[in-house]
Amino acid sequence: MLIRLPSDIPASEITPPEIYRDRRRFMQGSIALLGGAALMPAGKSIAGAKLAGVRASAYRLDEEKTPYKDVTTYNNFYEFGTGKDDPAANAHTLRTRPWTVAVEGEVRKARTWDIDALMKLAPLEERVYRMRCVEGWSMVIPWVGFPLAELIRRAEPTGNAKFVEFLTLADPKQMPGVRSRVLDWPYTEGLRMDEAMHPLTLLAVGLYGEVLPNQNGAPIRLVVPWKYGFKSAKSIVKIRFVEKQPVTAWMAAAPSEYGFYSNVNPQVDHPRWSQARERRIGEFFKRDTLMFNGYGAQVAHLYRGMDLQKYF
Ligand SMILES: Nc1nc2c(c(=O)[nH]1)N[C@H]1C(S)=C(S)[C@@H](COP(=O)(O)O)O[C@H]1N2
Ligand SMILES: [Mo]
Repeated sequence: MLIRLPSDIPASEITPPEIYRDRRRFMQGSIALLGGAALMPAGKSIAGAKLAGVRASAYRLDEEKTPYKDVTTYNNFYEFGTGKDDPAANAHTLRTRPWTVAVEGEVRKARTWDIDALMKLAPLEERVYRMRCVEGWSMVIPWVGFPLAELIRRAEPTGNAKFVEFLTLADPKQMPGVRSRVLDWPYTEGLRMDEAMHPLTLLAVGLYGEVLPNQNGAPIRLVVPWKYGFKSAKSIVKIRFVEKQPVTAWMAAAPSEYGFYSNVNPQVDHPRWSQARERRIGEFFKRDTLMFNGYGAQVAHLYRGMDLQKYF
């Protein structure tokens, strides 16, 4: 990964968010005027528009949420550059309407979803999740979305569907980073079927009660809170059900550093650094990284009997 060692993150790296905040306010105004996302002309961003009818959920944390400005200005989204502030600076060129997500492969009900229909597939919930980047920083983010399982059930996977592969947009016209060879585009990810069906696994369309900012993976991204952040693929265009374990973009780039499972595990170090501790964005002292990012009670059974040193 073209990343720096998980060292301290100087505050100077965080771009002043004024610009984005102002643009956001402007957008909110225009949405209210037009009366909803569906009326936005193609090509305009609806990032920051308030999402209606979002339910509270049981997924809350007794930890402080990472401020909106950090969640939206300190990002990894290599399609828009490898610097932490690049996505917030560059992702305004991403067009999130029209947008479709193709569901295909080992399913009885293959279909292409329009994003506005997909957003109504299931009730939207707020879920506050701990997120841990493999680089050593973490955040607490109030996502808005619905379980991936809701979509999977409607697709009716066949008995051959053992894994789910996620393919994301790779358009050099909208995404300046795609012209660089830092990864073999498109960015792809994958989950085992039981991981994909797990109730914690989310398709997120918003955060902080608002439509996802482009830099956070608009219009729809995966959120898998017990795995390192790179598993949570942004700006998904295709979900494919397959029989064989897919090779993900990071596995292809550095197979000895990034495995298929990538569960947060303080006992399994990255070949180039320890994963024992992490820096919560906004905090000074490091904290201990928790097994499965603190979600062990919910997910440990998925890996019973597996050697997690081998299946990293
Ligand atoms: N398409 C795509 N998805 C991606 C990435 C990326 O570069 N491209 N980066 C990943 C990494 S390394 C992390 S830590 C998270 C960051 O999500 P956030 O910026 O919303 O916090 O997105 C993940 N999803
Ligand atoms: Mo990451």
